[in-house]
Amino acid sequence: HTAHAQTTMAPRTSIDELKELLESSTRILALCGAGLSAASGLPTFRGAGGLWRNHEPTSLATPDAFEDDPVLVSLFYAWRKHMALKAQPNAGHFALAELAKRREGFLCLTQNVDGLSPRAGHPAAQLRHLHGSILDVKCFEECGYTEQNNLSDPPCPALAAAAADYPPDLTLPLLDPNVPTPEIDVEDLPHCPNCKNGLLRPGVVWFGEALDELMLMEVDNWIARGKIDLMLVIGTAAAVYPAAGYTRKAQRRGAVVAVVNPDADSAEGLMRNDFFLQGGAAEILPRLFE
Ligand code: BV8
Ligand code: ZN
Repeated sequence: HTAHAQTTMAPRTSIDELKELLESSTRILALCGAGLSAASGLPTFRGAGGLWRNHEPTSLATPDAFEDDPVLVSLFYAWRKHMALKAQPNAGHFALAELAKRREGFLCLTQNVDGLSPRAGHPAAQLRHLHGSILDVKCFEECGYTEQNNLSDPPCPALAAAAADYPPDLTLPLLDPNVPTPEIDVEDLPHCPNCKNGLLRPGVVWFGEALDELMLMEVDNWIARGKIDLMLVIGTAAAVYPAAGYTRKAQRRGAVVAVVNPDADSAEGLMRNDFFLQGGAAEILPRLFE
């Protein structure tokens, strides 16, 4: 009977109570998703308008999609990289960066590839990009060539030429599905300077691709090191694995879970002792850490 009561009881909603728990927490883990960057104007994957040129992002974020149509996938990432470079970190990014500076027992795992957390000053030692970064590029033929923090935008002359025909706010003719995709020849896409024949691709983890082994081991070692007091689940539908699996792993180490999300559905499965703070990360997180 209590088990039933346990699951049906609503989770706690008091920010002040969560602040108290945060103050007394030593080890804190966070899993962040696209919702953290929503206030910076970056579209989420599954939210309204999650489509790009009538394509599901998840159908473009795969090696097969790149193999089949490298121009379309390159345009998709060129647009997202442009948006990410144009966006500013929001109060949620800064609040998490501030928490990391103050609490060395805080580790932040982000599924986001937009590079906004580093730009908010989040210490690199306490931030893991589970799905890579849109600012990194690497050779599609896996010759080993990689580039970090490539800020070129648009990433190649062919795209720059295509962008030149459009007003600056459209920047790249990628936003408006009614604007025809520019005619770009695969030959004109950025190629690997190392092996000379591979196409360059974004340094992100696509669906069906493995996450970085070393990083996964590091995170598992951090989790295994002892009790986790608090697991913050911020702006994520927690539908993508293995990233979404970290909440269970933290719970097994004793963590209280606190979900920050405007969508009530994301509180599903939370226990009575957990927290659900309904709202935007940019509004809620600063109040948590002030
Ligand atoms: C792997 C990088 C194995 C690219 C991303 C069944 C079939 C096929 C595959 C699978 C399957 N089951 C499991 C899999 C594996 C698959 C997977 O999990 N699929 C899902 C869809 C079921 N996983 C993989 O393929 C992973 N690899 O398993 O490899 C393997 C092992 C060994 C060897 C070889 C292979 C790789 C997954 C990584 C994919 N790459 N990103 C890119 O970004 O372009 S994932 C991508 O999705 C992004 O990283 C993004 O973060 C994520 C989307 O999730 P969210 O971040 O949660 O975003 P979403 O839009 O969904 O939700 C936004 C949330 O924010 C919402 O809840 C909303 O309410 C909330 N929100 C909105 N506004 C706000 C807000 N919150 C706060 N404040 C606001 N203002
Ligand atoms: Zn190469």
